[in-house]
Amino acid sequence: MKLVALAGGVGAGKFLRGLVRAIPPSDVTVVVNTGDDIELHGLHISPDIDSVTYWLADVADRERGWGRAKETFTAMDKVRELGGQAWFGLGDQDLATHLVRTQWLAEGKPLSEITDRLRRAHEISTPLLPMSDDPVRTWMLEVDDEGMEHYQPFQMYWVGHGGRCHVKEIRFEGADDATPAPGVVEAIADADTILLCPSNPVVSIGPILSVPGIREAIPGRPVIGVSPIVAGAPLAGMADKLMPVAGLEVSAFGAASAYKDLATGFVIDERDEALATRIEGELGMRVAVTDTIMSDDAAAERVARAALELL
Ligand code: FO1
Repeated sequence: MKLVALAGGVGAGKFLRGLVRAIPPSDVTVVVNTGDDIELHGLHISPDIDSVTYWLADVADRERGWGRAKETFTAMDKVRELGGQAWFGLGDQDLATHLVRTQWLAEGKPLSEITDRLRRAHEISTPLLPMSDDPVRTWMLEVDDEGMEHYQPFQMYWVGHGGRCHVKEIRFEGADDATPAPGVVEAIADADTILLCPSNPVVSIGPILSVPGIREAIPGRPVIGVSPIVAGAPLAGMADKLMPVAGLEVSAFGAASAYKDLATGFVIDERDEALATRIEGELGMRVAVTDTIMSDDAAAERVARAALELL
């Protein structure tokens, strides 16, 4: 069975570790969001690609969620001392990833080829693809305490401002002109099933589906989503703040409704069991109910198996 998984950062990383215990790792191709990418210190940082890479390579920091385990921040401490931009924490080992990615981009290599090189360097057998080689950037229209509106890049909203500002609108700049990275549409066409990882439906899966050609390639086969919302709150991140901006209620039902007319099945947490009939009745999806808290790889495997059992 061939699978394609659409992925954001931490939630996707945890889920994919479980998925590759449930099926052969090379049977799944992961298509990753790049809307969160940012250029800082002259470096190209792709947080979601790096999160998925580090989780699959089992070098992710499980407590922090992002970045690498056993990380040090000596360079960042020095940047701070020197008066540079230290609001976005780049670990010393993580910096190596950004240095080589930036160098290869400067040499004209596409992000997809670089992502594949980094995947192989981490000895991951699951193909990883950025959603596009073209720049797509998520911008947030923030409203500050004085009622002034400012566009901010996603990472400035989330890390720089701690996700505190009210968001009025979200844009995926460049998406309309972007094309799917080589292999994305082909992998979807070859896949028996598409999985939507438990990632933020608005700013993680949303940008992937906004690249022309990706959503259009999907219909005609089962599409199984996994809720990133448990008991009305996200397991990680800012989905509770951003789902209402997209007109979605902050619940497993809201997460499922983000994939209305796309997903055929949805996995929800046992704490949300009462929402199953609503998802089935109003959205026409088959629902699986399980404990979706992925505290370790075995728990993540249970969630992945629940998704696969919906097939
Ligand atoms: N998240 C934070 O909350 N603070 C950080 O300083 C931070 C740095 C960072 C560096 C590299 C990286 O790959 C991810 C990083 N993240 C950080 C996570 C990131 O902001 C988001 O969680 C993802 O973009 C959302 O998927």
